[in-house]
Amino acid sequence: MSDNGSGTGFKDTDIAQYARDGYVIARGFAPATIVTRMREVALTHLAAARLPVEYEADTRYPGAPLSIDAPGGRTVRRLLQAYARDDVFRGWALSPLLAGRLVQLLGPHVELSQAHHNCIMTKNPAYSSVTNWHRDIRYWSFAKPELVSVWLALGEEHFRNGCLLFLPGSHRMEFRPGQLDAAEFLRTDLEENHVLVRTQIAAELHAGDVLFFHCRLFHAAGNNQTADTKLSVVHTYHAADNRPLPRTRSAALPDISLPQ
Ligand SMILES: O=C(O)CCC(=O)C(=O)O
Repeated sequence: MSDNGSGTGFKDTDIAQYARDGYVIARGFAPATIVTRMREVALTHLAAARLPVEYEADTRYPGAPLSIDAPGGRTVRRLLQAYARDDVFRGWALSPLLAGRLVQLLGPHVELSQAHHNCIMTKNPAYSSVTNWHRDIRYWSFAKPELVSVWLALGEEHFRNGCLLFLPGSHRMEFRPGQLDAAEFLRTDLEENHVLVRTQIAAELHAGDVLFFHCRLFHAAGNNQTADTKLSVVHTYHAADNRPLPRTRSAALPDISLPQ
């Protein structure tokens, strides 16, 4: 994995890794002051369950409370609309530091989607669920399936607190419709999928590490088996000429141009 911090751009080997594996990690990329401020804001908004949020119960994922009124039903899974929540998230999402890296992956004109991710992912120790293998593009509608999600760790992320797991290279693979279930999760009852899942890697991160991953990359995550809430900030970007399709959820909010 890459160990390419904030001082320089991605190296050619990082860009090659992104093309080959569908992800690359910039270690220690986000300044500590920003990470600290984001944690403060996120924890305040989480304690107040400041809307808009998605609850664990809304996900209907394995292990989630069965309804909003069940024990743990109002556990927040995502603080939505991060961009609109606070200057610290706006500043990060449009930062020249980040823009420089995204230009390397997407081309000279990059836009932030407010419609997808754009949230603080929270993983609560008591009531978190399991996210099965999926590609984010399944519910996104763009001219081309070429988007990059940027995942900033606000604390430690490892297997026991439910870090992201990837199937490297799966963004380049074609899948038969029969390999996926109705919600486009990878079916767990097929040997050919088991073979693939055995190639998984855990994207373990420290606070300030930033993970860039492709919207066609299969990923999953376990629940949080530790005593501490896991917090990550996630935004999604696309080339300015890769338009969201009209009248879809992807076009529901204005995209925002990154500084050049
Ligand atoms: O943190 C997790 O559980 C996974 C989140 C995820 O895969 C997603 O939102 O697409």
